[in-house]
Amino acid sequence: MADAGMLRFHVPEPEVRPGGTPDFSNVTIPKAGSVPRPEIDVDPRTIRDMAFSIIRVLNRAGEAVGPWAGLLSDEELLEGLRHMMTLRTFDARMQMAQRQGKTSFYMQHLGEEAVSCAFRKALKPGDMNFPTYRQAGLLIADGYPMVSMMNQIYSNEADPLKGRQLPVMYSSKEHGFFSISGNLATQYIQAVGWAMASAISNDSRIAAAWIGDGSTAESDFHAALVFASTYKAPVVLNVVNNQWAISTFQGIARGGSGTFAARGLGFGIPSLRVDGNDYLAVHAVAKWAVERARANLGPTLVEYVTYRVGAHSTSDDPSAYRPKAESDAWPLGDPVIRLKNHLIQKGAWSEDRHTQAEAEILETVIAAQKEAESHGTLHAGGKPSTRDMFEGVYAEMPPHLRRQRQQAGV
Ligand SMILES: Cc1ncc(C[n+]2csc(CCOP(=O)(O)OP(=O)(O)O)c2C)c(N)n1
Ligand SMILES: [Mg+2]
Repeated sequence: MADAGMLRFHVPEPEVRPGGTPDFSNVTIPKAGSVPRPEIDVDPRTIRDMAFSIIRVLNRAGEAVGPWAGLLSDEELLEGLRHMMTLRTFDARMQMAQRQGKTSFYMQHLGEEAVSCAFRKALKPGDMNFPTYRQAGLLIADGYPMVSMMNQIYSNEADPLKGRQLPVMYSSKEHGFFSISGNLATQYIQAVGWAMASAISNDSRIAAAWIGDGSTAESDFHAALVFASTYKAPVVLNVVNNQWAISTFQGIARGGSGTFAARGLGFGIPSLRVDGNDYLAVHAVAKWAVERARANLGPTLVEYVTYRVGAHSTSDDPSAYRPKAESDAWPLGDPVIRLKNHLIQKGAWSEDRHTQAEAEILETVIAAQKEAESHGTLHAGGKPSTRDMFEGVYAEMPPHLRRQRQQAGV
């Protein structure tokens, strides 16, 4: 009891700073296949351990093992691989387009492709995601046209959102992708509310909420858990723990709770952790949670353990706050390489076919980019009209906006 009367303020510190040696010894990785798969109506009190473990399917040899394996056919896995590769190529091209001044801003998914691509395949048409900016895989895996995404990024004359949203903040009702809000954590309360409304109107569509590790510190996250647990809302509560919130390491938002999944336990919500770089594990856990929601068993909280390999956005430089080689030391590997190796090991894929697919995908993405650029980019070509700014928000435009529109002469 030293310093009696002297209060101390605690600020969690990351294990390592730039220039140091990356250290993930604090991330305990259970063996693939070692976590049991309970029935979906399991008593949450009996699976509390799952909030502290990591569900994994793909082992180091690329085999799919354990009770969460075996849900997807080779064709479905090959399709999943193609989606992840497409997202990665899309990201690389759009990152470059930002550096060329064709858009003001871009955000990549590098290393996190499995999370949104595999999750989408567990949903049915009509289900609604409330995504953040790092789930474009939900659109790619659902067949949303890349050209429309690029038009939005370029804010050009064919931008479906007519230049009124930040680049990468897509919106598609048909593809179950609710308009992205830049105000993080609002996705949680909105998803829970949407899910409750779906149940109140005796519908069969469920919702999925999305949040990053850092944003779980927002009070909206906790408020959403209160409503989701009390009313057993048909919702999947996704937390993407990519270790970083811009320059803030995950320990700040996690605090003393041990894991982000453990946050759900105090609310009596079944809470699982999954290897976010394992396409098969992500899909299997998502399916389990989606089935629970659809069977009126209430919410499930899923923490995807992954790593943000790239910068937070095109406005960020991670070398200022983490060692350059940190992503190489990340113990859960790369989602694309792991699924590729699995399919090769099964005899369903080969290095040659992979190289060929990379070339085909690049060609498809470049063709989409050419088409989008024919409609304009940030500083060249067609733009949405000023008039568009006033449309599509109010059913009846309030007088002050009508006046502004008149002043703008549109
Ligand atoms: C309510 C709110 N606060 C702050 C920001 C600014 N901001 C944008 S992204 C970000 C980091 C979010 O990190 P995380 O939740 O871990 O998601 P990630 O970017 O890693 O996917 C912050 C603080 C914001 N958009 N909204
Ligand atoms: Mg994060």
